[in-house]
This record gives sequence, structure tokens and C-alpha cells, in this order.
Amino acid sequence: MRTQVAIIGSGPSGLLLGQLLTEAGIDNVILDRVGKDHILGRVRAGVLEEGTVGLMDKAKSGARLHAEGLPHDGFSLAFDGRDHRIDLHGLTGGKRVTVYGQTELTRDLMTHREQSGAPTIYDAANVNPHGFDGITPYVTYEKDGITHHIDCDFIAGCDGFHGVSRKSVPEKSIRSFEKIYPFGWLGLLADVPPVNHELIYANHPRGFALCSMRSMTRSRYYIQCPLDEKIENWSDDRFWDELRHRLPAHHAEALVTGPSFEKSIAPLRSFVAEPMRFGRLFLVGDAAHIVPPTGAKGLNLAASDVHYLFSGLAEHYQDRSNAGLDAYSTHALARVWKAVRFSWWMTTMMHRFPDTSDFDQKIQEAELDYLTHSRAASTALAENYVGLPY
Ligand code: FAS
Ligand code: PHB
Repeated sequence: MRTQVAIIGSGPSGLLLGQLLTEAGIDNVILDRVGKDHILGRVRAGVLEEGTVGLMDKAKSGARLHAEGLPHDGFSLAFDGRDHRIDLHGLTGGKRVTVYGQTELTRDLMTHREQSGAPTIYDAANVNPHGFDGITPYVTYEKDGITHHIDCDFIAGCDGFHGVSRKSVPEKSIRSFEKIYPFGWLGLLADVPPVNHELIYANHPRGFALCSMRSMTRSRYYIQCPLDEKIENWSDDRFWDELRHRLPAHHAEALVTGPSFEKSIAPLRSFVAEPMRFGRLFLVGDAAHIVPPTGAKGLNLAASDVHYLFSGLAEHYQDRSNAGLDAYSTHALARVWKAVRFSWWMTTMMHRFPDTSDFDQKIQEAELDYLTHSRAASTALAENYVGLPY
């Protein structure tokens, strides 16, 4: 088999890149080691930047997002028993974010890819990129007991943090930077109306909490938990009680609870691999970087990587120029690091760190006080939250 771009990974990165390439008439194949249902069973991001929405439109996959997504003009920070609204729309000259689950975004891209007829090979075992340091890269994989070979011009490693692409790069050619946070997020999904029409990020002495949503009838909640926490220790009732403790009284009283249909614990880390290009292999999205979800940047960074890589590939095939591909890593990393900084800052400001010193706790309280009383400080927060320019 031969294609122009072999894409490893059928998550948001791979699917969005694949859809943009197909729309541009550039042949591509997507391979994933699991099946569609497994991918759609993951509950992850919930907030989209305008750039991500724009790319879904460019990929001709944004119709349901516009019909069902919830435009949000602000969110609240809750601490010391009170709410402080951050007016994203007013502070950024009219920008906003859209609340729309990653699962639905992935579903939309899968649907449009199937309609386009572009090939996706699910349940592909032992996918491996080869020859990407030369001019004839190829990918191998196993399926139905046969080893398959796909010749290509380029390989896009869209296979997430635990994927094979980054691990296929010689150790001497890659540097990584990492910070592990001493806590995780316990998340719950329930078909109950959200406690508030906008998101609430809460900093409470018992720990961080986040009130989000997927629609006006489906809520997504998170509470900070110890790294060694076990999901089996958390009944729904215990989760709801703990969430109430961490919210201002008027929200705790208004909270509508109900049976959860998903509960999971995610560790928090910051991670960046540099560079993001190795010859004809390009790392995209979580394959190259991870951010704590506090700033709602993970999925949106995957989208901006796709923007830079798709622009470079289209320029290569349409204008016979490699300028965009040669600049991919530099351009993507410049935006990645600013989002990594913002996600680290939001996480540091909103979570309670075990063993924090009295001094550091006072600094956190001063940060929140300054942020909610300074237009300059809240503008800086707002412009990062809605997404810095590509
Ligand atoms: P993904 O990990 O989504 O997709 C990678 C794909 O590659 C998967 O389908 C996988 O099956 C496949 N793959 C892996 N190894 C392979 C191999 N060897 N061969 C073939 N295929 C392979 N972001 C937010 O903005 N907000 C959040 O609240 C949030 N919550 C998250 C919670 C969790 C538990 C996790 C893990 C991430 C969360 N994220 C969140 C970040 C998340 O949304 C990612 O940024 C997003 O999934 C990135 O998309 P991809 O880069 O496509 O990687
Ligand atoms: C979510 O809805 O899953 C969500 C929203 C905002 C975040 C993180 C997660 O910062």
C-alpha cells in the first residue's frame, strides 16, 4: 500500500489532520491500535478555543458543534466562599470558548471521514514508523495475522503520550521536560443539570474542584484527589458531599445530584518533547506534550499542532515548498510552551499542594486577590484561556 501521509492515531489530532488533508486532496491513512468504540468511550476534554472550532469548520466537520456546542463568554473562580466572574468576552474584545465534549468532536470527525471514504485501519497491532530519517519512510502494522507495509512521504505521530512515535526517535535526538503534580483529578459524568450556566473553578482548603458540563442536561465535575486515590473508594454520595464542601454555599445548595455513568481518576503532569520533527516524522498533540487539564489546553494544543503541520504539508504538495514543514517544530513549540506555562500557573493557583509552606499559601491567596481585582491580571488570564493566536 502507498499513501502520501501515514497518520498513527485516530484521536482528535489524527482525525482532524486526516480530515484537513482529505479536504485538500492529499492522500492519507489513519491507523489506530484500538477500535472506534474504545476511542469514543474515553471521556476527556470539554472546552474548545475559537481556533479549534475554526479548524473543525475548515475540516467540514463543525455543523453539530455549532448546533449543540455551548458558547461561553466567561467562567468563575470561587474561593473564600465567593464567586469571581472572569468576563472572557469583555476582556478579550469579543472572544469566547465553546463547551463541546471531545468525545463528540471525535465522533463528528469519524463520521465525516467515513463519508469521505478515506481509510482508517482500527485494531492495528504493533504499528511502527520506519525510515523517517531518509526520504522513503514507511509504516508497518499487524492485522489478522499478517504484517502490512505502507509506503508514504510523511508520518504524523498522533498517537498520544503512550504512543510508539515519540519512542521510535533515537534518544540522543530528543529532549523532554516534565513536571509531575502531587495530586490527580477524580472526574464524574452524570445526566443532571449543571450547577451553573458557566464553569466554576474552585480553590478550597479541602482541595480544587471544577464544575463543567457537556450540555444543559449533562454535567462534568472534578475534584482534586491524592495521587494514590482509588476510584472504588468513591461512591457517588461521597463525591457529591465532597463537591458540596468545596463550593460556595449558594452553589452547594443548588447542586443537583444523580447517578454517575462515568467516574475516573487522571494524574496531572506537564510534559514537552523537543523537537517535534524528526526527518519525515512529525509528533502531534499528546505525542509531543501533556498539560494539566486546569487550563483546558490539551485538546486545543493538539488542534494548533495540526494547524501548523497541515499548513506545511499543503504547502509541500501544492506549492512545492518545505518552509512550513521546516518551521513546524519551532512554530508549534512556541505556542505549546506558552500553554504549558498557563496550565502550570492555573494549576498552581487553584490547587492545594500537600506540604505547602505558610508563605506559599499566602502567595496563592495574594495571587487570587490580585487576579480578581486587577483588570490587567484578569485580561492576561482571559487571553490565555480563550487561546493565544496561532
Ligand atoms: P489521544 O491520546 O487522544 O489519541 C491518541 C490515539 O493514538 C488513541 O486513539 C490511541 O489508541 C492511539 N495510539 C496510541 N498508541 C498507538 C500505537 N502504538 N499504535 C497505534 N495507535 C496508537 N484535555 C483538555 O483540554 N481538558 C480535559 O479535561 C482533559 N482531560 C483529560 C483526561 C484524560 C484521562 C486524558 C488522558 C487526557 C485529557 N485531556 C484533556 C487531554 C486530551 O484531551 C488530549 O489533549 C487529547 O486527547 C489529545 O489528542 P491526541 O493528540 O489525538 O491524543
Ligand atoms: C471538562 O469539561 O472536561 C473540562 C473543562 C475545563 C477544564 C478541564 C476539563 O479546564
